[in-house]
Amino acid sequence: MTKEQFIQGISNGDIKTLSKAITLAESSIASKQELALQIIEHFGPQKNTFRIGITGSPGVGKSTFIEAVGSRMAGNKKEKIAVLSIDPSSAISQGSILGDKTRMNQLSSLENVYIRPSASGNQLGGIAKNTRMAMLLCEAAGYTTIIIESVGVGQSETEISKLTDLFVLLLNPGGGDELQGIKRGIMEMADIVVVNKHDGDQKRLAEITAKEYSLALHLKLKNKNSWTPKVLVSSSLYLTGIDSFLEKCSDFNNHIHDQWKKVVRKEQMKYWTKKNIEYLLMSKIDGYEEQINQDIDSGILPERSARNILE
Ligand SMILES: Nc1nc2c(ncn2[C@@H]2O[C@H](COP(=O)(O)OP(=O)(O)OP(=O)(O)O)[C@@H](O)[C@H]2O)c(=O)[nH]1
Ligand SMILES: [Mg+2]
Repeated sequence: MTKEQFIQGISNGDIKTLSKAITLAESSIASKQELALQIIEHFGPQKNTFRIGITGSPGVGKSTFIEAVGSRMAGNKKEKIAVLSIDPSSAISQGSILGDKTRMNQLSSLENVYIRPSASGNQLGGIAKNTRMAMLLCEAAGYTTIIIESVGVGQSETEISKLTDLFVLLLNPGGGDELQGIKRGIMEMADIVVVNKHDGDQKRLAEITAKEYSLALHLKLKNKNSWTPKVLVSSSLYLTGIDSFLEKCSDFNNHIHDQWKKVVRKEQMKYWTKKNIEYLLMSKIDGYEEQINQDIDSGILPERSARNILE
Protein backbone atom coordinates (compact mmCIF):
# COMPACT_ATOMS: atom_id res chain seq x y z
CA MET A 1 0.00 0.00 0.00
CA THR A 2 1.21 3.49 -0.75
CA LYS A 3 1.29 6.35 1.70
CA GLU A 4 -1.59 8.00 -0.16
CA GLN A 5 -3.69 4.84 0.11
CA PHE A 6 -3.06 4.72 3.84
CA ILE A 7 -4.02 8.36 4.22
CA GLN A 8 -7.16 7.91 2.15
CA GLY A 9 -8.21 4.80 4.10
CA ILE A 10 -7.59 6.37 7.49
CA SER A 11 -9.44 9.55 6.46
CA ASN A 12 -12.40 7.35 5.60
CA GLY A 13 -12.14 5.66 9.00
CA ASP A 14 -11.45 2.32 7.33
CA ILE A 15 -10.57 -0.15 10.07
CA LYS A 16 -8.51 -2.48 7.92
CA THR A 17 -6.29 0.37 6.82
CA LEU A 18 -5.98 1.62 10.39
CA SER A 19 -4.94 -1.85 11.57
CA LYS A 20 -2.35 -2.11 8.81
CA ALA A 21 -0.97 1.31 9.71
CA ILE A 22 -0.64 0.28 13.37
CA THR A 23 1.18 -2.85 12.24
CA LEU A 24 3.59 -0.57 10.36
CA ALA A 25 4.16 1.46 13.53
CA GLU A 26 4.82 -1.70 15.51
CA SER A 27 7.24 -3.08 12.97
CA SER A 28 10.90 -3.32 13.84
CA ILE A 29 11.78 -2.43 10.24
CA ALA A 30 12.87 1.21 10.12
CA SER A 31 11.34 1.94 6.69
CA LYS A 32 7.92 0.74 7.87
CA GLN A 33 8.11 2.84 11.01
CA GLU A 34 9.12 5.79 8.88
CA LEU A 35 6.03 5.33 6.71
CA ALA A 36 3.82 5.15 9.83
CA LEU A 37 5.43 8.34 11.09
CA GLN A 38 4.79 10.14 7.81
CA ILE A 39 1.16 9.08 7.89
CA ILE A 40 0.77 10.46 11.42
CA GLU A 41 2.55 13.67 10.44
CA HIS A 42 0.16 14.11 7.55
CA PHE A 43 -2.80 14.23 9.92
CA GLY A 44 -1.17 16.39 12.58
CA PRO A 45 -2.47 16.69 16.15
CA GLN A 46 -6.18 16.01 16.61
CA LYS A 47 -8.26 18.28 18.78
CA ASN A 48 -10.74 17.15 21.39
CA THR A 49 -9.51 13.67 21.99
CA PHE A 50 -9.64 12.13 25.44
CA ARG A 51 -7.02 9.57 26.44
CA ILE A 52 -7.74 7.22 29.30
CA GLY A 53 -5.16 4.85 30.77
CA ILE A 54 -6.35 1.91 32.86
CA THR A 55 -3.91 -0.11 34.88
CA GLY A 56 -3.96 -2.67 37.69
CA SER A 57 -2.65 -6.08 38.72
CA PRO A 58 -3.18 -9.09 36.44
CA GLY A 59 -6.74 -10.36 36.75
CA VAL A 60 -8.07 -7.33 38.65
CA GLY A 61 -10.69 -6.97 35.92
CA LYS A 62 -9.35 -4.28 33.59
CA SER A 63 -10.69 -5.79 30.38
CA THR A 64 -14.11 -6.57 31.84
CA PHE A 65 -14.28 -3.02 33.20
CA ILE A 66 -13.36 -1.55 29.82
CA GLU A 67 -16.00 -3.74 28.20
CA ALA A 68 -18.61 -2.30 30.56
CA VAL A 69 -17.43 1.30 30.39
CA GLY A 70 -16.80 1.25 26.64
CA SER A 71 -20.20 -0.24 25.86
CA ARG A 72 -21.87 2.49 27.87
CA MET A 73 -19.81 5.20 26.16
CA ALA A 74 -20.50 3.74 22.75
CA GLY A 75 -24.20 4.19 23.35
CA ASN A 76 -23.52 7.75 22.25
CA LYS A 77 -23.10 7.13 18.53
CA LYS A 78 -21.20 10.38 18.08
CA GLU A 79 -18.36 8.93 20.16
CA LYS A 80 -15.78 6.74 18.48
CA ILE A 81 -13.86 4.64 20.96
CA ALA A 82 -10.54 2.89 20.41
CA VAL A 83 -9.19 0.40 22.95
CA LEU A 84 -5.50 -0.45 22.87
CA SER A 85 -4.92 -3.42 25.05
CA ILE A 86 -1.36 -4.24 25.89
CA ASP A 87 -0.95 -7.93 26.29
CA PRO A 88 1.96 -8.85 28.53
CA SER A 89 1.94 -12.52 27.59
CA SER A 90 2.69 -11.65 24.01
CA ALA A 91 6.05 -10.38 25.18
CA ILE A 92 6.92 -14.03 25.40
CA SER A 93 5.07 -15.36 22.39
CA GLN A 94 6.00 -12.29 20.31
CA GLY A 95 2.55 -11.90 18.91
CA SER A 96 -0.81 -10.91 20.23
CA ILE A 97 -3.90 -13.00 20.04
CA LEU A 98 -7.30 -11.34 20.05
CA GLY A 99 -9.26 -14.41 21.19
CA ASP A 100 -11.14 -14.40 24.47
CA LYS A 101 -8.06 -13.05 26.23
CA THR A 102 -9.28 -9.52 25.72
CA ARG A 103 -12.70 -10.32 27.26
CA MET A 104 -14.30 -7.62 25.21
CA ASN A 105 -16.55 -9.62 22.94
CA GLN A 106 -19.58 -7.40 23.23
CA LEU A 107 -17.56 -4.24 22.86
CA SER A 108 -15.71 -5.49 19.80
CA SER A 109 -18.99 -6.08 18.00
CA LEU A 110 -20.01 -2.40 18.20
CA GLU A 111 -19.68 -0.34 15.10
CA ASN A 112 -18.15 2.75 16.72
CA VAL A 113 -15.55 0.79 18.68
CA TYR A 114 -12.13 -0.39 17.58
CA ILE A 115 -10.12 -2.82 19.70
CA ARG A 116 -6.48 -3.50 19.12
CA PRO A 117 -4.46 -5.87 21.28
CA SER A 118 -0.85 -5.01 21.13
CA ALA A 119 2.28 -6.88 22.03
CA SER A 120 4.31 -5.20 24.72
CA GLY A 121 7.46 -6.38 22.98
CA ASN A 122 10.36 -6.70 25.34
CA GLN A 123 8.80 -4.34 27.84
CA LEU A 124 7.01 -6.84 29.96
CA GLY A 125 3.71 -5.53 31.18
CA GLY A 126 4.42 -1.98 30.23
CA ILE A 127 3.62 0.31 27.42
CA ALA A 128 4.76 -1.00 24.09
CA LYS A 129 7.26 1.34 22.57
CA ASN A 130 4.91 2.18 19.75
CA THR A 131 1.67 2.45 21.68
CA ARG A 132 1.85 6.20 21.30
CA MET A 133 1.98 5.93 17.53
CA ALA A 134 -0.93 3.48 17.58
CA MET A 135 -2.89 5.97 19.65
CA LEU A 136 -2.14 8.85 17.26
CA LEU A 137 -3.21 6.71 14.31
CA CYS A 138 -6.52 5.95 16.02
CA GLU A 139 -7.03 9.66 16.64
CA ALA A 140 -6.26 10.37 12.99
CA ALA A 141 -8.96 7.86 12.04
CA GLY A 142 -11.47 9.90 14.04
CA TYR A 143 -11.51 8.04 17.34
CA THR A 144 -12.26 10.59 20.03
CA THR A 145 -11.80 8.48 23.14
CA ILE A 146 -8.76 6.25 23.42
CA ILE A 147 -8.64 3.71 26.24
CA ILE A 148 -5.33 2.01 26.94
CA GLU A 149 -5.18 -1.11 29.10
CA SER A 150 -1.88 -2.09 30.63
CA VAL A 151 -0.86 -4.34 33.47
CA GLY A 152 0.35 -2.36 36.45
CA VAL A 153 3.36 -4.45 37.27
CA GLY A 154 6.89 -4.18 36.02
CA GLN A 155 9.20 -1.28 35.77
CA SER A 156 7.34 0.79 33.22
CA GLU A 157 4.02 0.65 35.03
CA THR A 158 3.79 4.39 35.40
CA GLU A 159 4.49 5.04 31.77
CA ILE A 160 0.82 4.84 30.94
CA SER A 161 0.38 8.13 32.80
CA LYS A 162 2.83 9.70 30.37
CA LEU A 163 0.61 8.68 27.52
CA THR A 164 -2.85 9.58 28.71
CA ASP A 165 -4.87 12.47 30.11
CA LEU A 166 -6.72 10.44 32.71
CA PHE A 167 -4.97 7.74 34.71
CA VAL A 168 -7.17 5.10 36.32
CA LEU A 169 -5.97 2.50 38.82
CA LEU A 170 -8.08 -0.60 39.37
CA LEU A 171 -7.71 -2.46 42.66
CA ASN A 172 -9.04 -5.67 44.14
CA PRO A 173 -11.11 -5.53 47.33
CA GLY A 174 -8.71 -5.71 50.25
CA GLY A 175 -5.89 -4.89 47.91
CA GLY A 176 -3.50 -3.68 50.59
CA ASP A 177 -0.88 -6.23 49.69
CA GLU A 178 -1.39 -5.43 46.09
CA LEU A 179 -0.16 -1.92 46.65
CA GLN A 180 3.06 -3.28 48.03
CA GLY A 181 3.60 -4.98 44.69
CA ILE A 182 2.54 -2.00 42.66
CA LYS A 183 5.03 0.79 42.91
CA ARG A 184 3.91 3.27 45.51
CA GLY A 185 4.26 6.14 43.11
CA ILE A 186 1.49 4.79 40.98
CA MET A 187 -1.01 5.61 43.69
CA GLU A 188 0.08 9.22 43.64
CA MET A 189 -0.47 9.41 39.93
CA ALA A 190 -3.95 7.97 39.86
CA ASP A 191 -6.71 10.43 39.01
CA ILE A 192 -9.39 7.86 39.73
CA VAL A 193 -8.99 4.73 41.86
CA VAL A 194 -11.63 2.08 41.30
CA VAL A 195 -12.03 -0.77 43.77
CA ASN A 196 -13.46 -3.39 41.46
CA LYS A 197 -15.46 -6.58 42.11
CA HIS A 198 -17.82 -4.75 44.41
CA ASP A 199 -20.24 -7.67 44.37
CA GLY A 200 -21.04 -10.98 46.07
CA ASP A 201 -18.94 -11.92 49.09
CA GLN A 202 -16.49 -9.15 48.45
CA LYS A 203 -18.93 -6.28 48.45
CA ARG A 204 -18.32 -5.19 52.02
CA LEU A 205 -14.59 -5.61 51.72
CA ALA A 206 -14.56 -3.47 48.58
CA GLU A 207 -16.30 -0.68 50.48
CA ILE A 208 -13.83 -0.85 53.36
CA THR A 209 -10.94 -0.82 50.93
CA ALA A 210 -12.35 2.17 49.09
CA LYS A 211 -12.73 4.04 52.35
CA GLU A 212 -9.13 3.31 53.29
CA TYR A 213 -7.81 4.55 49.98
CA SER A 214 -10.01 7.53 50.11
CA LEU A 215 -8.54 8.52 53.48
CA ALA A 216 -5.02 7.91 52.25
CA LEU A 217 -5.58 9.98 49.13
CA HIS A 218 -7.21 12.83 50.94
CA LEU A 219 -4.06 13.41 52.92
CA LYS A 220 -2.59 14.30 49.61
CA LEU A 221 -5.52 16.34 48.34
CA LYS A 222 -4.43 17.23 44.87
CA ASN A 223 -2.34 15.55 42.24
CA LYS A 224 -0.44 16.83 39.21
CA ASN A 225 -3.48 18.28 37.54
CA SER A 226 -4.61 19.96 40.77
CA TRP A 227 -7.44 17.50 40.67
CA THR A 228 -8.53 15.73 43.81
CA PRO A 229 -8.28 12.00 43.10
CA LYS A 230 -11.55 10.14 43.32
CA VAL A 231 -12.12 6.70 44.82
CA LEU A 232 -15.03 4.61 43.55
CA VAL A 233 -16.35 1.07 43.82
CA SER A 234 -17.67 -0.85 40.84
CA SER A 235 -18.73 -4.22 39.59
CA SER A 236 -18.30 -4.94 35.92
CA LEU A 237 -20.34 -8.10 36.29
CA TYR A 238 -23.39 -6.33 37.72
CA LEU A 239 -22.66 -3.07 35.92
CA THR A 240 -22.75 -1.00 39.10
CA GLY A 241 -20.54 2.03 39.57
CA ILE A 242 -20.06 2.35 35.82
CA ASP A 243 -22.20 5.46 35.49
CA SER A 244 -20.53 7.24 38.37
CA PHE A 245 -17.17 6.36 36.83
CA LEU A 246 -18.25 7.93 33.55
CA GLU A 247 -19.45 10.98 35.41
CA LYS A 248 -16.05 11.38 37.04
CA CYS A 249 -14.37 10.92 33.65
CA SER A 250 -16.44 13.72 32.26
CA ASP A 251 -15.73 15.93 35.31
CA PHE A 252 -12.05 15.28 34.81
CA ASN A 253 -12.22 16.08 31.12
CA ASN A 254 -13.89 19.39 31.92
CA HIS A 255 -11.35 20.04 34.64
CA ILE A 256 -8.38 19.72 32.32
CA HIS A 257 -9.69 22.31 29.91
CA ASP A 258 -7.97 22.70 26.54
CA GLN A 259 -5.15 24.93 27.68
CA TRP A 260 -4.19 22.68 30.51
CA LYS A 261 -4.36 19.57 28.39
CA LYS A 262 -1.96 21.23 25.98
CA VAL A 263 0.55 21.94 28.74
CA VAL A 264 0.38 18.39 30.12
CA ARG A 265 0.65 16.81 26.68
CA LYS A 266 3.67 18.98 25.91
CA GLU A 267 5.39 17.66 29.02
CA GLN A 268 4.53 14.14 27.92
CA MET A 269 5.99 14.77 24.47
CA LYS A 270 9.25 15.80 26.07
CA TYR A 271 9.33 12.48 27.86
CA TRP A 272 8.64 10.54 24.65
CA THR A 273 11.25 12.43 22.71
CA LYS A 274 13.86 11.40 25.26
CA LYS A 275 12.51 7.87 25.28
CA ASN A 276 12.80 7.68 21.51
CA ILE A 277 16.36 8.96 21.59
CA GLU A 278 17.04 6.13 24.01
CA TYR A 279 15.41 3.54 21.71
CA LEU A 280 17.30 4.80 18.69
CA LEU A 281 20.63 4.82 20.50
CA MET A 282 19.97 1.33 21.85
CA SER A 283 19.17 0.05 18.40
CA LYS A 284 22.50 1.42 17.15
CA ILE A 285 24.59 -0.23 19.82
CA ASP A 286 24.97 -3.55 18.02
CA GLY A 287 26.39 -1.72 15.04
CA TYR A 288 29.34 -0.54 17.13
CA GLU A 289 30.53 -4.07 17.88
CA GLU A 290 33.44 -4.01 15.47
CA GLN A 291 34.64 -0.61 16.63
CA ILE A 292 34.38 -1.71 20.25
CA ASN A 293 36.49 -4.82 19.57
CA GLN A 294 39.11 -2.76 17.77
CA ASP A 295 39.26 -0.23 20.59
CA ILE A 296 39.69 -2.95 23.20
CA ASP A 297 42.47 -4.57 21.15
CA SER A 298 44.16 -1.19 20.86
CA GLY A 299 44.06 -0.78 24.64
CA ILE A 300 41.57 2.07 24.58
CA LEU A 301 39.63 2.46 27.82
CA PRO A 302 35.92 1.65 27.55
CA GLU A 303 35.16 5.09 28.94
CA ARG A 304 37.16 6.68 26.11
CA SER A 305 35.91 4.29 23.44
CA ALA A 306 32.27 5.10 24.19
CA ARG A 307 32.95 8.81 23.95
CA ASN A 308 34.81 8.40 20.66
CA ILE A 309 32.01 6.35 19.17
CA LEU A 310 29.31 8.84 20.05
CA GLU A 311 31.21 11.90 18.94
N1 LIG B 1 -16.84 -10.80 40.78
C1 LIG B 1 -16.32 -10.08 39.81
N2 LIG B 1 -15.44 -10.64 38.95
C2 LIG B 1 -14.93 -9.87 37.96
C3 LIG B 1 -15.29 -8.50 37.81
N3 LIG B 1 -14.59 -8.00 36.76
C4 LIG B 1 -13.86 -9.02 36.27
N4 LIG B 1 -14.05 -10.14 36.98
C5 LIG B 1 -13.43 -11.45 36.74
O1 LIG B 1 -12.04 -11.36 36.96
C6 LIG B 1 -11.32 -12.17 36.02
C7 LIG B 1 -10.28 -11.34 35.30
O2 LIG B 1 -10.92 -10.35 34.52
P1 LIG B 1 -10.18 -9.56 33.34
O3 LIG B 1 -11.12 -8.48 32.92
O4 LIG B 1 -9.67 -10.46 32.31
O5 LIG B 1 -8.97 -8.95 34.15
P2 LIG B 1 -7.70 -8.16 33.56
O6 LIG B 1 -7.28 -7.24 34.64
O7 LIG B 1 -8.01 -7.57 32.24
O8 LIG B 1 -6.67 -9.33 33.41
P3 LIG B 1 -5.27 -9.32 32.60
O9 LIG B 1 -5.49 -8.56 31.33
O10 LIG B 1 -4.99 -10.76 32.36
O11 LIG B 1 -4.28 -8.67 33.51
C8 LIG B 1 -12.38 -12.76 35.10
O12 LIG B 1 -12.66 -14.07 35.52
C9 LIG B 1 -13.58 -11.86 35.28
O13 LIG B 1 -14.79 -12.52 35.04
C10 LIG B 1 -16.23 -7.94 38.75
O14 LIG B 1 -16.59 -6.76 38.70
N5 LIG B 1 -16.70 -8.78 39.71
MG1 LIG C 1 -7.03 -7.80 30.36
